Amino acid sequence: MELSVFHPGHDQGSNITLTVFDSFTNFNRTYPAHTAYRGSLLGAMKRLQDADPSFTFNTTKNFDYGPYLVIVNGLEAHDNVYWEILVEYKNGTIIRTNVGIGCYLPENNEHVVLKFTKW
Ligand code: B12
Repeated sequence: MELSVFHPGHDQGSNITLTVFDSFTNFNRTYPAHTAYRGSLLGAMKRLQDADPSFTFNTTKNFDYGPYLVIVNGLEAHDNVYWEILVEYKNGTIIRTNVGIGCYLPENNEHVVLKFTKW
């Protein structure tokens, strides 16, 4: 079997920027972060948390959809306030990911926004 077909050597992770945005105060802070090769946003966030004490987060476990993001940098979801996961493209388009942080696999150079907002 030709292994290179399946693993062509592009085994670098994605370099992403991660913005934490509190829509109630407009405070935002942006961090560089890195996924494993085809790795999840969750992994990039864990790696960032381990390297930079100014970024912290907590999740709860959901067996259907994986980790649910509850707290980022001390701001905790409550009532109808939650952490929304967005991706902003270079042309300014902003999309809402259709999966959670454990399933979302960021592309290289992607800008991911964690937005503290209402539903
Ligand atoms: C309502 C809802 C929400 C509400 C839940 C709050 C609430 N108290 O009602 C809000 C708006 C907060 C929400 C957020 C998100 N959601 Co939502 N949500 C739903 C929806 C429409 C219904 C869930 C429900 O009430 N089920 C009935 C109750 C009785 O069952 P339950 O197990 O208790 O439901 C809980 C879980 O579903 C959980 N939940 C809801 N969304 C998500 C997402 C993730 C990743 C996790 C782990 C848990 C979770 O909250 C529910 C209430 O406690 C479903 C689609 C559907 N029709 O099922 C999508 C759905 C579950 N959500 C989805 C997604 C993607 C998200 C977000 C990641 C979107 C985003 N980009 O920000 C975020 C979560 C971000 C985070 N913080 O981790 C996807 C999950 C797919 C996947 N494989 O990951 C679904 C299936 C919709 C879709 N796109 O197809 N969601």
